[in-house]
Amino acid sequence: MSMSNANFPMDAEGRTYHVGVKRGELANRIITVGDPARAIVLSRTLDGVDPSAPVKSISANLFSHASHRGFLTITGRYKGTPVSIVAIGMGVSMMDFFVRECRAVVDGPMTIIRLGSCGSLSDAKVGDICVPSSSYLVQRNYDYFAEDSSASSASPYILSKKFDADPEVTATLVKNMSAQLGDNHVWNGINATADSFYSSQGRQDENFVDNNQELFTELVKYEPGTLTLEMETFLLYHLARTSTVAPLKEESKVKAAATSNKHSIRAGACMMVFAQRKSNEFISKEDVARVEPLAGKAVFDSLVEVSLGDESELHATEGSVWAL
Ligand code: R1P
Ligand code: URA
Repeated sequence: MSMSNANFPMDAEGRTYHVGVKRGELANRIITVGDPARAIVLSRTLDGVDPSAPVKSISANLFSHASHRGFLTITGRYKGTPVSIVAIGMGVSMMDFFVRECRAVVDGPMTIIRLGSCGSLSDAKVGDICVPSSSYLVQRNYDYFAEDSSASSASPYILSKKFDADPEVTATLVKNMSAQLGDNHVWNGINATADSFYSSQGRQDENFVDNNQELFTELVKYEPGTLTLEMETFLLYHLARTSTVAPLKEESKVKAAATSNKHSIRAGACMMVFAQRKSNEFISKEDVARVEPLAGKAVFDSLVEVSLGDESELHATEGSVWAL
């Protein structure tokens, strides 16, 4: 695979270096998940998939591409609207690869919704869904642990400012999740994205010095509405906030969009509670199998419901994998 352009590597076919997608393979509306198995489960909700087909395989009527770096892209239609599902693995770096490389090959505005799993610091129970209106980042302060003790007066964990989800995407997700799972299983609040599953999520590990015994108390003091901890949402919201105008087809429209719609990505997220950190419970396989398809349906409904403006500005159907 030879690549051109060291600044933003692409191969001769126009495929991006890590996610491995090219123009016409990704829709403007995307659901992103961590686990590739979750992507396959969700793909069963797409149009034309035979419900009796084997659960673990991707239906032949859908486009799919597995990249050499572990990203899995599936594209089809939901109730007639083109949608993609992208499994990215774990962590903010993977979210960065995904958002930037997808943005590079899609024309027009995009909606990206993450359907992930999380730990709950709140009263949200295993199997409940949290829809964060905003997210901040919890980073291990690496300097704090250095030999040089001058850093020891600093805090072992650094908390960033909050970045917001798109309010309409969030409200639509809350409504559609409630319709699938019931109001009392859906929570709206603040998420904390951590740079580790372990130390920066307050997990105790006697094999390492982590100085994180007080972390939960600090998070709740910092943002009293903190409900959840996971590992990607902050970067999705951050990149949506810093996205510029999408590549539009006509120069005059680019100019108009530059004043009316500065950001080209509308972002939202929802997470299934897998770990209840106060009661120390972890979700069962049966509960995952029950909640995942319902939550997926709520996300697809939300993707289709939230307007992306003039549909003629979206990526052309001609030559795409969703052309009928
Ligand atoms: C850790 O187990 C992983 O689960 C969560 C975290 O954000 C992290 O990626 O999300 P996913 O289930 O989407 O991967
Ligand atoms: N994912 C996380 O990042 N943390 C949890 O506790 C559970 C899922």
